Order: sequence, then C-alpha cells, then structure tokens
Amino acid sequence: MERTFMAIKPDGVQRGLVGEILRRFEAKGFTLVGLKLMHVSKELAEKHYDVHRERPFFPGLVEFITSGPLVAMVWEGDGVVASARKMIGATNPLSAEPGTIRGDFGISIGRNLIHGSDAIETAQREIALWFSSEELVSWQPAAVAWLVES
Ligand code: IDP
Repeated sequence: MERTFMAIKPDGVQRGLVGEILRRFEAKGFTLVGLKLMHVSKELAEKHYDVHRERPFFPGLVEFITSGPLVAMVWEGDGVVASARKMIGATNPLSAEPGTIRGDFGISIGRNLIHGSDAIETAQREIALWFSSEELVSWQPAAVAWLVES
C-alpha cells in the first residue's frame, strides 16, 4: 500500500492548524499510520532538505524547521503521494489554489505550513529518515469498505 511522509511545519503548529490539517486527510479517506510531535535537530533538518543544500534559502529553511515543534506523519492510501501534494498546493502559498492547505492558510513561501513527499521514491526515503518501523502502525480502518470498492 502506498505511503507518504508529511510534516506540519512549526508555523502550522504555532498557528493552531494541526487539527484542521489532520482533519482534511482523514476526511479525504487516507489512513494515518504514523504521527509524532517533535523538535527537529539541525542534523535531521539538513538531511531532509539535502537537495536544497546549495540554495540561498537553505540556512533560513533549516533555522525555521528547527525553530519550534513540528508534527511528522505518515499517511497511507491509493495514490496518496500525488493526492496529498494536490491537497497541499503550490510551494508559494500566493500561487496555491484556494481549497488547498497552502492556498487557504498561507501567504509566504518561507512559511508554507506543510511538507509532503514529491514522489513515491522520495516518500520511501523520507519515511525511513523520520520514522523507525516500530513507530509505524499497520491497520485497516473499519470504514474501508465504504471508501474503496473491492
Ligand atoms: P515543496 O515543499 O513544495 O516540495 P521545494 O521546492 O521542495 O517545495 O522547497 C522545499 C521548501 O523550501 C519549501 O516548502 C519552502 O519551505 C522552502 N523554500 C523553497 N523555495 C524557497 C524560497 O525561495 N524562499 C524561502 N523558502 C523557500
């Protein structure tokens, strides 16, 4: 079953949007299989954003991600990687469509509320980076028969 990694960034936590964001993915029909509130180390933040290491915004991004608690999570479901990216919206919240998380709640690229893996292979790498296998719970929601035709 497909899984994706997402993180509600420190701005989303500070603004009290954790419940709202979790609600959207639950209501959509995806299954939560991992969830933790954590203060991220500089080392983990740098590993997570390694592809952006040479970008001018990298130091500020690492400082922001480590500046306060963040909610790391893993969600499961058919097509969850691409669908979650659509629900998150464009990187710059000013360009993100209304109805997306960034489009509804953000105005700045450096405070865009949430991260979501951009591809299945990235999701696998990020899940392994952020969660141990014991922290992930495989379960089947009782409502599954009403969400997916067999
Ligand atoms: P994504 O989060 O939509 O996948 P990426 O291009 O992978 O976007 O960038 C990772 C994160 O780096 C963004 O979510 C944002 O927080 C930050 N970022 C990207 N571009 C800029 C920028 O120009 N200024 C400040 N922060 C940026």
